[in-house]
Amino acid sequence: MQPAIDRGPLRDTLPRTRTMAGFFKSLFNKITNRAEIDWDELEADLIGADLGVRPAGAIIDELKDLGRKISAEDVVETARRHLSAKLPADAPALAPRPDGKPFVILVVGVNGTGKTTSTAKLGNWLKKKGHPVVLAAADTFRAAAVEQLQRWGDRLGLPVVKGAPNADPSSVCYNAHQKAISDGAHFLLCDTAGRIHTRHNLMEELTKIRRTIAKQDETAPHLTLLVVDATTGSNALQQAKEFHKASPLDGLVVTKLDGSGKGGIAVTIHDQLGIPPRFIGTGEEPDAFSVFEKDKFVQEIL
Ligand SMILES: Nc1nc2c(ncn2[C@@H]2O[C@H](COP(=O)(O)OP(=O)(O)O)[C@@H](O)[C@H]2O)c(=O)[nH]1
Ligand SMILES: [Mg+2]
Repeated sequence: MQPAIDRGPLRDTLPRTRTMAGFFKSLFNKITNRAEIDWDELEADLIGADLGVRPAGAIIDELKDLGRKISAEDVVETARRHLSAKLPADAPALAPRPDGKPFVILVVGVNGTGKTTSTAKLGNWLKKKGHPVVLAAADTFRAAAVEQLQRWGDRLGLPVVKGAPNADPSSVCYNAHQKAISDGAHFLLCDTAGRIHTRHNLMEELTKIRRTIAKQDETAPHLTLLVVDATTGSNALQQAKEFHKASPLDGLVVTKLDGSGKGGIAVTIHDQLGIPPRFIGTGEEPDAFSVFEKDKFVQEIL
């Protein structure tokens, strides 16, 4: 019979999701039930959790330097320390503009990453803090995308500005901005189309949206968030590079952390491009959304 695994002091900090628990289980099995550590396998596991090749190597070197039989706790604590060192401090709070004009947030990213869902969740989060919010349905390429945002707006009680089918996304943003200004909204959130990041014309469209938004407030947009799906791994780094070239990114929304323990990609993006994680998506429901907090994030992804 297999002896029960004693998780000792880690018990209280163990992640709760299925996949992450799976990562732990295999880690405990590999380390606890074997006479010799297979360092290559452990390094591959860390890379597989999207911690990055160089950080994984550094973690392994540090563990080897301990010069004793390592425990699963050693691995986790060392990995957490490395991740912490590469992540920014907690995300700064979002505050309304002192000039009374709306704080404009552009939500960008490739299709399916969770832009529309995250736009709605962020709107809901701001509304709960007492801020009037306007949503702009600027993904005008797909009628379904406009309807999807409208459904969220109806469900959450948030006004949605739409255009005619195939309307120019810039004009939708312009109209929504105008409404946000005249309604005295604190925040305008623009949900954009899922640009295929290699398609130049779509990136140009993003530039045009930025220019149009600046017409009514030259300081806008105030924040551009790239939505990345944590389950896509290193692909997200490539997306961040392409978008960052076309439209300077201020932060990340890291989605689908409920579906995978692989939040490591956010660490890599911040490390390589200096774009900090700002928000975290952990499910399809509106409340499955939180502001990035470094310690919590590190605990949850490892
Ligand atoms: N599990 C999970 N699903 C999510 C999350 N965010 C978005 N989704 C789902 O991912 C799919 C694509 O989301 P959508 O917002 O339409 O992506 P968009 O194409 O970038 O606008 C939808 O089925 C969403 O419900 C998340 O944090 N966790
Ligand atoms: Mg969408």
